[in-house]
Amino acid sequence: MKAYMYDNVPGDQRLPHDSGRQVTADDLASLGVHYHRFPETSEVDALAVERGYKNRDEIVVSPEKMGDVYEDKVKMFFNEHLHEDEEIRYIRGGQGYFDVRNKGDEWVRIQLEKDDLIILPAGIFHRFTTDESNYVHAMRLFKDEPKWTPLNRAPELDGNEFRKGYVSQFLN
Ligand code: KMT
Ligand code: NI
Repeated sequence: MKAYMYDNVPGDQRLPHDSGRQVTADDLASLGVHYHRFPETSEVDALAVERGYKNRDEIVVSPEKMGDVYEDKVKMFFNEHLHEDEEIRYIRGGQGYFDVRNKGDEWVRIQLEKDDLIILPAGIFHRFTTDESNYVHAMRLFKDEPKWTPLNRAPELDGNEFRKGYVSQFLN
């Protein structure tokens, strides 16, 4: 895991966009974003039990797996959104970037690779992209009834109870 401020330079979302300003795991924790390096799957199993996650699936995001829809999927994942439940992703192979908004509403880019696990809290604005390798294999953990619907950023979301919960816990 490596995290840094996104440079906001126009261009392909899959480029590193590294401004050179580092962000630490503690900075991420202050936004409610938790990172773990889990070389053993048993560590993921333990976290799942602890947080009440009963189900999981695996997804490969690549042109080989997805064919023609790959480019559309990658653009879709990159739309800024939130969820009304937390999002846990465990990288099994390849690399990818999760971007999250910080307290100043700037993008923080989190580079994840094999064995990295990330927990994004409900209500945080974020987006995802593959990198230039165009390959990521991820495990998605979910509870019985995950509220995963992406809610794209819009002014109306200021009144969303999950957004309000996130703001009051982490942004004040
Ligand atoms: C998400 O929520 O954006 C995704 O599931 C992206 C693929 S998993 C790394
Ligand atoms: Ni999401």
